[in-house]
Amino acid sequence: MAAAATTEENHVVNSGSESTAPRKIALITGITGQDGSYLTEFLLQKGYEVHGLIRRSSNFNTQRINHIYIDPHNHSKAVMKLHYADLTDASSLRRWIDEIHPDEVYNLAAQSHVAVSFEIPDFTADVVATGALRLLEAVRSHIATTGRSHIKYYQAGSSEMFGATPPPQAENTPFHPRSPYAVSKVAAHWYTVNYREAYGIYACNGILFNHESPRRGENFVTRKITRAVGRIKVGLQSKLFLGNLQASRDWGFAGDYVEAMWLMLQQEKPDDYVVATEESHSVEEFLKVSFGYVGLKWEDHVVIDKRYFRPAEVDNLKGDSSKARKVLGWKPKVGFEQLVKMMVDEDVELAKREKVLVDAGYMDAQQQP
Ligand code: NDP
Ligand code: GDR
Repeated sequence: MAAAATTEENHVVNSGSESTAPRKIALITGITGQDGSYLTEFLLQKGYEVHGLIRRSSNFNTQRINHIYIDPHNHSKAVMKLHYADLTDASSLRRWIDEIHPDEVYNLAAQSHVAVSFEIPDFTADVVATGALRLLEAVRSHIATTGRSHIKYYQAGSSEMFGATPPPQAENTPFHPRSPYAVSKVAAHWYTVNYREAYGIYACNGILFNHESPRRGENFVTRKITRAVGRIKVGLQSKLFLGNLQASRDWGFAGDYVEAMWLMLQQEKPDDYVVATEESHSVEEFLKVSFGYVGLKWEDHVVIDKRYFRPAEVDNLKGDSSKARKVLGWKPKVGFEQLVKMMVDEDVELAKREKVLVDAGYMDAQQQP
């Protein structure tokens, strides 16, 4: 597959637009992730010029945004531009903010897997907590040197910060994080509040509950399940190994949630908002709906594997998003069953394509997420 990744020549900023109306400029960290791809589509459709920071990897990591990418040599059409940077590298963050002159900065980059954060805690803290601090510092110093005080910053906060505190969870609910990831998100949350209070930066925390989509990473439980449903349905797999089925989550659709991020940056004053569907379902309910949708029984396929249990679990998350609904006028459009069906439909199609490759001898059927 062709890479959408930038080359060094791709750093021309704000060039080539044939329109005379000034485009707003957004800078997104984590643009190659699930949310980054939906936010990019959303902002492009609003007429923004979008700059994304991507990290160097030995394999292309731009699959989720390849469909949006236009070769930068086609200046008039290429309004998404990619640059190499890393949240662990303060110099790269400063360089791009100073060069791009963004109006809005969305910090979506993270080592975002809760279970993995127990295995690589230092790295998780470095990216999730200190990475947010580095980016805020880059914004602060950019404002100090250029006077561009209208720049706005969005921090991708998480319902994991509430952790053990029982639902419903709202903006004033105390945090009780249960993993290195969640503790790091709490630090990033408070760095954001602190830079708002100390320097007057327009900085917002979006406290988003779980949001999923067909683009969700394949080792998060929803996508792991829908991938398995598709593969089991076409005969590529028979078992699905999972951990705790009793945990409950407030699952929404990622496409709906990126609109809330943008809305937070369009208000007169910066603030923090919970974004949630206000419905909670257990992993077992997700299994029931997804397997049932294609006429399968989950009990025939799911095997419990202790490996997927976490050292500390978050049992029950259910948000109270009344502030976002009232102040931002936001509400989710996609409900739980519709979300599950959307993901299963896409993953059945994906499995059918895999089956063609397996039958032709181009792919090993055992190769699974
Ligand atoms: P993903 O895991 O899909 O994407 C994470 C992104 O961060 C990827 O683009 C990844 O790059 C990038 N990244 C990871 N490490 C670094 C680094 N050191 N420097 C620069 N970029 C890095 O996450 P989501 O899109 O699901 O989530 C977006 C944000 O929202 C995350 O911060 C997450 O913690 C938070 N969040 C997510 C929720 C959800 O339910 N999805 C709920 C609440 C908060 P690469 O592609 O190269 O790996
Ligand atoms: P979460 O999402 O931890 O809520 O973090 P995940 O889908 O990983 O887990 C949800 C629940 O499912 C249980 N579970 C399993 N989880 C995974 N990944 N794999 C399994 O096999 C499995 N079996 C059971 C988990 O124990 C858990 O209770 C997501 C991430 O996107 C974070 O970045 C984000 O901040 C939060 O959502 C809100």
